[in-house]
Amino acid sequence: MSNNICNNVSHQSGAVQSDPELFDAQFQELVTEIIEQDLTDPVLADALKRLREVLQYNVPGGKRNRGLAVIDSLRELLPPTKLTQDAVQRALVVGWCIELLQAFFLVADDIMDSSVTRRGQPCWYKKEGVGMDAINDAFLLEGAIYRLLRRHCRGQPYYTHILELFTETSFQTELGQALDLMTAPPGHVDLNRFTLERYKAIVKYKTAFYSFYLPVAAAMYMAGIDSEEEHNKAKHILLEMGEFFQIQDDYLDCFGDPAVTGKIGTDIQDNKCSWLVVTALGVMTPEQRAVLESCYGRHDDACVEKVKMLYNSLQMPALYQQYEEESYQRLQELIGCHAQNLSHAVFLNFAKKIYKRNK
Ligand code: GPP
Ligand code: MG
Ligand code: MG
Ligand code: MG
Repeated sequence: MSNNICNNVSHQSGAVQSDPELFDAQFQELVTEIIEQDLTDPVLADALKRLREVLQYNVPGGKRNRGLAVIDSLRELLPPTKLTQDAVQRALVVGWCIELLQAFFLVADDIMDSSVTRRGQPCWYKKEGVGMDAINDAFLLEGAIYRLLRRHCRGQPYYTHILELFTETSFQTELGQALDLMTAPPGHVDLNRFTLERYKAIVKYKTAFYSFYLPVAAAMYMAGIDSEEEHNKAKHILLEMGEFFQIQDDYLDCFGDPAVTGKIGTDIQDNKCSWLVVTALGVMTPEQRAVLESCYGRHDDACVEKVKMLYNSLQMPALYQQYEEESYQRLQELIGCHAQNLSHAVFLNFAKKIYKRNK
């Protein structure tokens, strides 16, 4: 790691760089490290060139909420005197490991969901000459996580905790993705499958663990907090936030602006158990249900439009806004009762970034 990013104070101007600036600057260093320093066998040159492209295309360019949450949380959990430059650097590396995990999931998820765009550019598998080779690229992104963790955190007392956290969280996410996929079989629309109970199980596993519990739990381990009780309290609040976050994602899939979200929605065509379909089913007439039955889960623009018109006539945007308000109130209460020893700011920082988002 070069000195200019090890020291918080740098820059020609002498200005102190913020965590997001340090985080962004560190990415190129990590790419170089993965590609040039770690694997030196010359016969791997072509594969490493490919890995560099995969990393550059798929890892930066997102909102970085998950990655930055590690350093944000660590700053709340440790007194400034205990937060050395090295500890900050390691928190940024662990943050990039979460962004790598996210890239690994998204490259694979876009194939499974037949998506077209991601972060305002074509999905990686849609690129000329990539196609299903993207499956292996997803594995490479996952592999990079463990190489970085080993290089940067191996000597730390929390190393085993962090490793187990990443492997356990990956497994939970893969189980959630399995539930998501089996509840949306292509060509087999069965509205009875779309229950709130099933919905909650899918989103807890496919999204909430890796997007919310993982970054805060990683910071907790880095701060030396490893009691199961403390972790369970944090998990309780963070999984609730994760559920809300995926409900927003489902809402934006249909009602978001692709120019802002960077992705074109596919949930209606893909027969997904989305918050919109689950909630709409609870408020519709049998006639409307028959329309939904005949139009949902079809790759046909006219059918998709009919489903969207149905959602509009059921006032789904208003129902969503009402849900967002209620969810925010509930979360504040949860933080009040469960956060206890943990700084409330750990949760409030995260909540501030996601409520009322449009991307
Ligand atoms: C979000 O679902 C969930 C994931 C990206 C996890 C994928 C997990 C794997 C094991 C591959 P989504 O499909 O609604 O996300 P998006 O709307 O961003 O495509
Ligand atoms: Mg998807
Ligand atoms: Mg998906
Ligand atoms: Mg989605």
